[in-house]
Amino acid sequence: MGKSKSDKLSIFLSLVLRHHPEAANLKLDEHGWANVDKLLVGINNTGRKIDRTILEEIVATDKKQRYSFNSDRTLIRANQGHSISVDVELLEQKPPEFLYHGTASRFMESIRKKGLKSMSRLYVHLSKDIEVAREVGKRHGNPVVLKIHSGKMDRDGYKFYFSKNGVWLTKKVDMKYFEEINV
Ligand code: HQG
Repeated sequence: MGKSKSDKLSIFLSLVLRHHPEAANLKLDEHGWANVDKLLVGINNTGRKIDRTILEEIVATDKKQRYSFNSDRTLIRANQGHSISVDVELLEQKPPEFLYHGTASRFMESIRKKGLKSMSRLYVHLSKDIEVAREVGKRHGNPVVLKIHSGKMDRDGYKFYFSKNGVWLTKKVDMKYFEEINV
């Protein structure tokens, strides 16, 4: 099935709000917020058609709830997933005993040597569900799921954050805190 117009707009929105605001001639503030009116003008100027109603619809129906408006809906930001350095005021939270990370087999040689790194993003992304991790891994190829000993990491002083849309985040995961599991 091809991607719908709204899927394509949503992908562009996440590119703009997480990685390349300049693609819509925008700047994000230090907390990752973009001005909604400027965002709409910026996106329309790329030849894509969007208005406030369409944007509200994308935000409301996004399956992963990737975006939030501020209280008066003049600003919008991505809840997580950034590569640019913004502080989205993530909530530090005690993790469950185990979390999961989905990756691809082709990355495993490097991951076994160096541990899990955030690569181009600000954090390593983890989930509480094995199935979600498997789906994330699939995006990169033959999926591999790593079981993360997040409780042990917490007791060893590593910080964990929980995004507004339910993604667990941490800066890095050393080799001794994960194991490959069969799924
Ligand atoms: C891997 C999606 C080599 C890492 C998802 C991953 C997620 C290493 C890839 C969110 C490595 C980075 C993030 C090392 C880690 N050597 N490879 N030392 N350490 N890697 O896309 O976690 O749809 O930046 O395993 O749902 O795949 O965008 O991260 O495979 O929550 O909202 O390097 O993106 O959400 O890939 O995905 P990514 P990710 P959205």
